[in-house]
Amino acid sequence: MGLFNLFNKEKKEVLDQGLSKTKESVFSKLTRAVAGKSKIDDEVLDNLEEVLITSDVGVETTLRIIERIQKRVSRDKYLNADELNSILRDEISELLLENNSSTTSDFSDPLQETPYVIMVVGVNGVGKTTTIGKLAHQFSKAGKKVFLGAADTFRAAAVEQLVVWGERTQANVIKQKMGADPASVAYDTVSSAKANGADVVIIDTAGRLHNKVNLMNELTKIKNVIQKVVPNAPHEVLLVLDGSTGQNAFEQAKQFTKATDVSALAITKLDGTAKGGVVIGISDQFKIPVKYIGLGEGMDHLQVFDRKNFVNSLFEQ
Ligand SMILES: Nc1nc2c(ncn2[C@@H]2O[C@H](COP(=O)(O)OP(=O)(O)OP(=O)(O)O)[C@@H](O)[C@H]2O)c(=O)[nH]1
Ligand SMILES: [Mg+2]
Repeated sequence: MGLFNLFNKEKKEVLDQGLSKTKESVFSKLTRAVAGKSKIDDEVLDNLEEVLITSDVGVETTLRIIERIQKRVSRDKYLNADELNSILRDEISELLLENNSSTTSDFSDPLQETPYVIMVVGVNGVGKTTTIGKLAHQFSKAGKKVFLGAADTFRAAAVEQLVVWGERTQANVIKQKMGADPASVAYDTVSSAKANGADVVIIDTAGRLHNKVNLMNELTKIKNVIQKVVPNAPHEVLLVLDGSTGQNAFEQAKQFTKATDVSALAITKLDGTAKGGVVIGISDQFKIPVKYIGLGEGMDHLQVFDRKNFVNSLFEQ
């Protein structure tokens, strides 16, 4: 159990509220899928396949879910169509638990070494800086000394935004001028964190570079520089994905994980979208664990991704 993954009533409310659009959409589609049906037959399964695919679960994961339900139907013979929700909940939960050996834990579980360096990557606008702010808040709240590195030096506003989060969360922000070398900012941050006995360092990076090769080279450079100060760093490379882009988030996860070492995923902006099913597909198909989900813009709107709680919330009536 980490520092901030205790699932309580307030967190359940944030999760339920955040998933409400996805939930509404899935439920209305499911209702249509079983309309006029008393048992789960091939037609219901076909409809269900369409429901899952149009809910951004992704084709591969959808087929796996359908296969499990087919097996269950042939095993249990007669299954009532109105049981479909609970069957889906069980089968998706089990699929995710089976497929992904990692346990539900956050980065603080426990810190293997201090300063514990987390590098945050992802294309522009996905929610990197906001996720960093939320993480800083959780670490600060847990009594950890946090340093943030403003290595997105492409826009002055990017540095400012991180400074604001630093003030809100009592984290130290290390920055240089706009246009400065991002690797140099990262170096300063980790050095300063080490000299000041910090527990956690989180490095913000830019998502916008002229092309993918440049972006990946930049990230590699930042990593190499950090390692001069803390040889095992970065301890985590967190790839942030915008859940509201559905299948696009999937594509980004594929491309990024191919091009650079990523150790964990965060899927943001699940509130305000009906595409939350993408979390199920990504969690099923990538070896890299989904660690965090973003459920709003507030400080307390980041949660450790717990597969069971997630699926329960989605299929709870
Ligand atoms: N509703 C909602 N909005 C979010 C969430 N996470 C981030 N945002 C918003 O998304 C917008 C972009 O977030 P940023 O954190 O600036 O994204 P970024 O990846 O740092 O963007 P760049 O620095 O431009 O690459 C902001 O308006 C955030 O408030 C979330 O979980 N839910
Ligand atoms: Mg940013």
